Amino acid sequence: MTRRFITFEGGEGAGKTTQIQILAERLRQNGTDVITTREPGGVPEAEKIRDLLVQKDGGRWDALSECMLFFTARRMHINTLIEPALQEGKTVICDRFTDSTIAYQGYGHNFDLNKIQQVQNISIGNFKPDQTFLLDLPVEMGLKRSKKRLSDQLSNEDKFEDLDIAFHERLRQGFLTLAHNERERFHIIDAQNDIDTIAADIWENIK
Ligand code: T5A
Repeated sequence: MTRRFITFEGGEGAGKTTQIQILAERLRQNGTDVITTREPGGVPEAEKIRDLLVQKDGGRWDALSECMLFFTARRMHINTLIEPALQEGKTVICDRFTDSTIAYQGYGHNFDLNKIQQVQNISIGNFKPDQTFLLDLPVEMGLKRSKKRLSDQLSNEDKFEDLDIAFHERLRQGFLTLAHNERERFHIIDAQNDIDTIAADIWENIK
């Protein structure tokens, strides 16, 4: 059976959540057993760590501690949800994964990429997605969408949205670098388009 672990990546407000819902529905209509999940989080222990990481009052972490918290949550997520679901033949679609840590903590916050790799090796080995969709769009457009979503949902998960434009530009370039380095796994999707056009683009690239 083909293993199918699909991830969605991108900056703030790129439209990942929206597209994951559409893709999951389409796959289900085609008879595929699909689960959707997200990072940081996805299982109760990791959701507790999510609160520490993404809420403004979640705490002030030094770069290495923050990186280890993301990978601690990821390890729990893989062991208790992702890997068992894949073993049962399910397709798993995840909103963000390791590429987000490399892009946000590495390229965005300038935390040493080699240290991220070391933490990754210890915590999850070489566990990787089979396919990754990078929703790419200009920073200002994404932030505008993200702010609208946060205010619509009265969410306080705005710690990363508040960072300056230069941070978000580094983040975007970081994601693009990762995508260019692993062309087999990544599909870069133009996320400036309307929702239906993006969904069609993703569907065309589903293996
Ligand atoms: N983080 C995460 C790290 O720093 N390191 C890590 O390792 C990981 C895993 C939480 C934060 O944690 C950081 C990154 C984040 O800052 P998150 O919950 O995925 O990660 O947060 P966001 O990316 O901020 O989630 P958003 O919900 O804002 O973005 P989405 O999911 O990409 O976008 P979505 O689908 O919710 O859409 C946002 C708004 O735009 C509209 C939607 O209706 C919604 O209102 N929209 C569109 N509007 C016009 N045209 C389109 N094509 C649209 N698509 C969606």
